[in-house]
Amino acid sequence: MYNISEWDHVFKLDPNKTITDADLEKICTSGTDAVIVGGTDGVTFENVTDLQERLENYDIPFVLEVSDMEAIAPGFDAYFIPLVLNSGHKKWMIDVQHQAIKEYADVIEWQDMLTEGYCVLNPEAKVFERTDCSLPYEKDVLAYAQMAEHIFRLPVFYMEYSGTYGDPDLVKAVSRQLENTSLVYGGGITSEKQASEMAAFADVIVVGDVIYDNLEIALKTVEAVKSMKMKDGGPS
Ligand code: 1GP
Repeated sequence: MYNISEWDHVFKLDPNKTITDADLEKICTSGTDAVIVGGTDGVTFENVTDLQERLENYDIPFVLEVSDMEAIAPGFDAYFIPLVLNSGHKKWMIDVQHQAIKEYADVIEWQDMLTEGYCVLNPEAKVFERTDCSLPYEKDVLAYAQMAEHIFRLPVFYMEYSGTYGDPDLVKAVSRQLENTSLVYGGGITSEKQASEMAAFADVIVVGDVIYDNLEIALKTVEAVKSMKMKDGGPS
């Protein structure tokens, strides 16, 4: 299975958004640990493979977070498969993945796949609506984290606040529940301070939208996260 235990910081690029070659180079040479390609709307085979071809110019792992069966392209270093734990429908927990495996099992390199237990915590996020989520209370989030760790034994528990900055106290509380499952935090990071605040608790910080809104700040989050992890006890 693909291993992210050495990652601290990743950028998430939306294939449905435009990024110049110069900006892509800055992202890929920023010192981040990997680039995830993923989005909710308008993800197509064409825009995924276009970004993939451009990422191939750089010596950095690039991973496809699968959100649409029609947009699965071969040749990524790994494939992240979200299971939406707080969705109200089993479709987003098991059915879309089942369908994809029926279609692609013959060509899947199982060791390149990594399953993410997603907990979507921003009710305004597109993914929240698309996957029919309901907003969990703190004790529900903690129980989802415990299920990820002890019941499903998932490699990743992803606190997804996409588009808004989350609650550091909740991230801290979740981090205390997880030992073998990595805690990934993503959502609304728009400053170095926020990046390091979440990096104190989460294993991996995902930085997305700010790449397109303010690249200079996005780039600074790499150092902010890396210094927090050094302070926390050396490189992870
Ligand atoms: C989105 O968690 C990522 O899937 C990052 O969120 O775009 O809000 O930074 P932002």
